[in-house]
Amino acid sequence: MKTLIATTLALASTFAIAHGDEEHAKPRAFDASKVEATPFGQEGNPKKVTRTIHVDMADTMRFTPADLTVKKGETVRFTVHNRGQVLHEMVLGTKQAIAEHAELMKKFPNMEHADPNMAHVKPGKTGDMVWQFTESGEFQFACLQPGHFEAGMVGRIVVK
Ligand SMILES: [Cu+2]
Repeated sequence: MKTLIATTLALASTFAIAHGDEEHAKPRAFDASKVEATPFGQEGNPKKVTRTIHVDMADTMRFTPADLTVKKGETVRFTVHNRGQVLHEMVLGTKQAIAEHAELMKKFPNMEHADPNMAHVKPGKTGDMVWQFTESGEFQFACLQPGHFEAGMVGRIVVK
């Protein structure tokens, strides 16, 4: 049992050293002229939020809930809680975009990235992301911190 705890702690601190010094949590100012349409929607106007979805992230490498359904056109505020001891993030995208981003993160683990489709959340903190789902289909959200996606830290969003 002691060995298991030590291993878990060693793992946790490796992640913390690699990513703990990044500052991602600055609130974004919404600027309609800078909104870019993507195949999975676009940055949402915080004033037009029609629904708030709470998502928990944990060191078990899981999102809760991990399966979401939203309506096409809906502007959603994701309130993302990091219940763990290491940095986690929620990145929205198509299945392909998430897979490509995960590959990039493997090559450049300290890659600076702060786009409207992602919320990086420090341990014990709450982050937030406003997104408008303009396209129907099946999309993903994932944590792309090194190893997390591979460990199953991925969820599904169906837009109907
Ligand atoms: Cu994570």
